[in-house]
Amino acid sequence: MSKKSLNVGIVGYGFMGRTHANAFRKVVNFFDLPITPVLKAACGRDEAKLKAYCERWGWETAETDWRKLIERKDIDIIDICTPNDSHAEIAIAAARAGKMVMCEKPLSMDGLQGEEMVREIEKAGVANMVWYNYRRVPAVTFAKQLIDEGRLGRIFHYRAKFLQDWTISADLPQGGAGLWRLDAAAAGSGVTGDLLAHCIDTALWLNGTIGSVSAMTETFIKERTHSATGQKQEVKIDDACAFLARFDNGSLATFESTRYARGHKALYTLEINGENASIAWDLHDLHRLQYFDHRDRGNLRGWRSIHVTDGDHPYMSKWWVPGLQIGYEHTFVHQVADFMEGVASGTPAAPTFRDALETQYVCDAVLNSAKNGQWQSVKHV
Ligand code: SOE
Repeated sequence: MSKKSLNVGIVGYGFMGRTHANAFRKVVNFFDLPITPVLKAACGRDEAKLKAYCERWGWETAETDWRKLIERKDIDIIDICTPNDSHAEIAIAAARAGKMVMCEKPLSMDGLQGEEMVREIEKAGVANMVWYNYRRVPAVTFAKQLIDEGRLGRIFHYRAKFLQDWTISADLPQGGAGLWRLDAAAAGSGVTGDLLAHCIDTALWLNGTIGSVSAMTETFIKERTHSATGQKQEVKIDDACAFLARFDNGSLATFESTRYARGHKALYTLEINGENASIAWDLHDLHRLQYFDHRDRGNLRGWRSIHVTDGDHPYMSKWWVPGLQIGYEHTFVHQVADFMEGVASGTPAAPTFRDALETQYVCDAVLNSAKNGQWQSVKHV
């Protein structure tokens, strides 16, 4: 890649539109990148909101039709921050136009659609990535390093949960800004695709592929007013999901997610127990990694709470001085940095569309198992 900068065209200006814009802006202040992103154009349907978004975040130009954005010769990367039901159409059109594609999670509505996206993106041969940002919390990346060094030994257990409480009120409509997550037609599924997909992505990365799952789901509020029609309509998303899994490395796992855990806003936790050591991590305390090593001298053995803020911890040398923390938004900055490095070196940053399809297959198996009450084997990419 001979270019020194790449022009980004973003589609969507909601919550994710803000996290990505912030990352594209900040990355150049902290990382020495071989290729830098330029906030060239933003796209959204509401002109007034789009204008305000462009002014606040520094996007140079605005488009109200994503097809026009894709046609533009001066755009190199299309970044998709729209609800899940439009990821495939935009990503495929962008790939066919020769644009690199960065896509919000989950990749697709289901595995079948994800397969088409992978086919098209790979046929076009363009760089691609899906924004599973939690891999790039320094403590989680550090956990990956410890596992890859073999410190945990054989893994016996993987435990993850992602708990929220923002949909308990029956008065919340389905559909519309943010609340499209409650509308199965826009989201594909509920907590499985929105929250467990994060847990699954991290799990596949840390512990390898999942062979089979057994799941249960529940929809606690059966009807909600739809913002498009003003009518009460059946809620078709899963409000809560819990599943058991068997990893192909022989370890057993439990995963749980709900938006009905009163008091929990975004409690993503994971724990891995190996023959020699265990690790645990908690998004509410995201800069700490808990580590227990049975090989420590007996009378000193105990859980270490590692403050992952030192210069030799992943990504941290780019930020402040040891001991000073970073947070949620920085994971997106790391993702942009890794994507740009990947484009420059020709080695794509993970997770690519292909990697994210594996997560999609696990989600499909989970939802199928919840429907039919049977263990379900997971298709592999
Ligand atoms: C849902 O509330 C949500 O915003 C998800 O869509 C994000 O992916 C997750 O990181 C936080 O929660």
